[in-house]
Amino acid sequence: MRLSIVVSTHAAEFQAVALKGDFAAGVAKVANWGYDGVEPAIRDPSLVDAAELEDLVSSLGLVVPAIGTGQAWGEEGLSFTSDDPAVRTAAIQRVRSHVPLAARLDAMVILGLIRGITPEGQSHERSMDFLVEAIRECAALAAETGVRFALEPLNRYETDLVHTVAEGLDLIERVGAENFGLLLDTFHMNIEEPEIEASIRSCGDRIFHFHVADSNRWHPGAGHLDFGSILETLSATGYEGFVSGEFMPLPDADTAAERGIAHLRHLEAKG
Ligand code: LER
Ligand code: MN
Repeated sequence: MRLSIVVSTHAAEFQAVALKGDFAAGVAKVANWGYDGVEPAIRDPSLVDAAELEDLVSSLGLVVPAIGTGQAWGEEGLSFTSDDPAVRTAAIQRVRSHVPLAARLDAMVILGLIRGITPEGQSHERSMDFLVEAIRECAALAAETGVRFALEPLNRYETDLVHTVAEGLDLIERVGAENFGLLLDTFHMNIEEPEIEASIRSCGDRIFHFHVADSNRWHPGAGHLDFGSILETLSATGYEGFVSGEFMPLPDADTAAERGIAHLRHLEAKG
């Protein structure tokens, strides 16, 4: 099992990122703890020196499986489903601007909260139409680069759009692009899925990426999720991607990151 962890390239509001602030120092620690990869959360790729990022991760023997984009919503309000066409265009443009970096790192681009929330006065149906259009546009523009997009079903307290794997699979049907799949996150699944393992099975080869946090959004092992069963089910789908830690910096960032990997490696060793 290849493990990575989310590290923000810049200071950020989003709480479930254990490591943020000094990116280089964070990434060095990640390598030291034995993670195989790092998942950078990047608000705006124009603020990142791609060559420097690539050198840093490769010098530490790390891989970048995916790039998070949600801070563009959290900090700037960019959204695929805004009722303002200028905001929708800016959101699509921002996601497109991740593609060269993603291609360079052989990483996928995550579509988390950049899809936004249905604004007051707009129907859910209209938001879904905007969402389908935006994803189709991004997927088509990136098709020849080989870059893939992973949309993350999020729980009902964060958005009204796409909470479950079933809704994610419907969206995949509507978008109809080979380079579009899902990112499953155990924290959200624990809230929204009737049965986590059954939902993982139903998603099969459309699982492009996987986030882990325990039921309380602490590191794996700190809550009541059965990661032995969850990860065994994931592996039985043929998933060969990364399992990426995205959890709260509690009791503190370093302890969370170390305990998270220790718990998952322990389960792996038990088989
Ligand atoms: C991002 O990966 C995530 O899981 C969300 O909770 C962001 O709001
Ligand atoms: Mn997540």
